Amino acid sequence: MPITIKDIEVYNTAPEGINLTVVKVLTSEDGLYGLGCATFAYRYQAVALYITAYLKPLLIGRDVQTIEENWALMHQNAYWRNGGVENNAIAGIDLALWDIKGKLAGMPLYQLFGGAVRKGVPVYRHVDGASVDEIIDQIQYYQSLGVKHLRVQSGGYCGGLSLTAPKSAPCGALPGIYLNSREYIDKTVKLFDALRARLGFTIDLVHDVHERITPAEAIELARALEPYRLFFLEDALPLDAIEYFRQLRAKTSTPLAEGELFNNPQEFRTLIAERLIDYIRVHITQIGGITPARKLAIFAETFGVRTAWHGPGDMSPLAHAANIHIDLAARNFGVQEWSGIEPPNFVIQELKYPKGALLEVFDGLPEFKDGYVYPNDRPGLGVEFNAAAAAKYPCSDEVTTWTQTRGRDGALVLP
Ligand code: GCO
Ligand code: MG
Repeated sequence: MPITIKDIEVYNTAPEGINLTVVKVLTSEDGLYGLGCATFAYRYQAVALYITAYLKPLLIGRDVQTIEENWALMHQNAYWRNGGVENNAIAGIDLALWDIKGKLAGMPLYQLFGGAVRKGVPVYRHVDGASVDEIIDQIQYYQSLGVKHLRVQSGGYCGGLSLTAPKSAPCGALPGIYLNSREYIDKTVKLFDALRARLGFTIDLVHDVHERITPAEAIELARALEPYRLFFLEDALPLDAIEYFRQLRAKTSTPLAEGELFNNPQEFRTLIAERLIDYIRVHITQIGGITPARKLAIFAETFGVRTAWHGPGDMSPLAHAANIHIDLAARNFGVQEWSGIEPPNFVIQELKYPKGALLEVFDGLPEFKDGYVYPNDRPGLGVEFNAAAAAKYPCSDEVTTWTQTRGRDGALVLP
């Protein structure tokens, strides 16, 4: 008699002021349930509705163990496929079913994935400052914690922070995050020149372009950064311009990472098969969960392309745990982004709620220690969720503004 899906619950919570979505799959076996992450911070209500209105009626009564069947069922059920809301919703259930699989096997997920090839997962942390000195202080702070890879930005992405039109914009230009790619490129090259002069080359540095410059500018920046030997340059081009990767790859030795915005493993296929990138930057819930992500990682391994899973603040500890379990068992692991989900929070900026709120809601987070992250050895994802505590931290419905990015003339550009 198969164990079946009895109910599916969705919880939205923001213990650190960032909207998170947790899915709980209850089964016909008393006490057996799975937890998953369906976080799409800017559309959390739509994801919750997608799960309760469509995926729940589809899945109730089905076998919890047939993960592949259930994933395909969800993926093709609405005929049109691969949207952000849908994929994050599917991922929430997919991670929960893998959590259940681990609990039934009595093993942490990395064991089910073939066992660990490393004892701890090397991670990179974020630094961002207005000056070289400020940035070096942060780098040295993280180096004191044992971190060996750091993402360096200066003023967010492409220097875009303020929501007001600069004087140089046309009169009547609308408010938004105004970008000046020319200034950004010049400032970024000077920043890495200064950092390497002061720090040398033993620390691995990455930089995130966040898709905000033109292909010609991306080639210019990647080439200009070659002397500073980045570990990788991230999202130099948007998904909409990935054909340019052939030119970019041909013209620079700077290692390239791409993909947090990709919705479908097929979007990575050419980049991997033609070795046009060095790292896949998959956002595990955006492409639909552990099931597609692991297949993509194994596909990338045959081409020598390595993983650098996306690990931002707008992802719950359940998805971070999924990243870590896959990382532990991956031969083509590159590096893991770690946004500082664990209080006491090492990230530099202050948080909306008291530190520790995250630990009140989630228990069993993968542990950051001496530059590495370690999962616990509980079965499944290994993370527990406290719904009562979660209810204390409601999500925000503010209109998203940081994605209202504009070029110098005030026209919207991709964020
Ligand atoms: C990264 C990403 C994030 C995204 C964020 C969007 O490399 O970590 O670019 O910082 O901007 O996840 O909500
Ligand atoms: Mg990024």
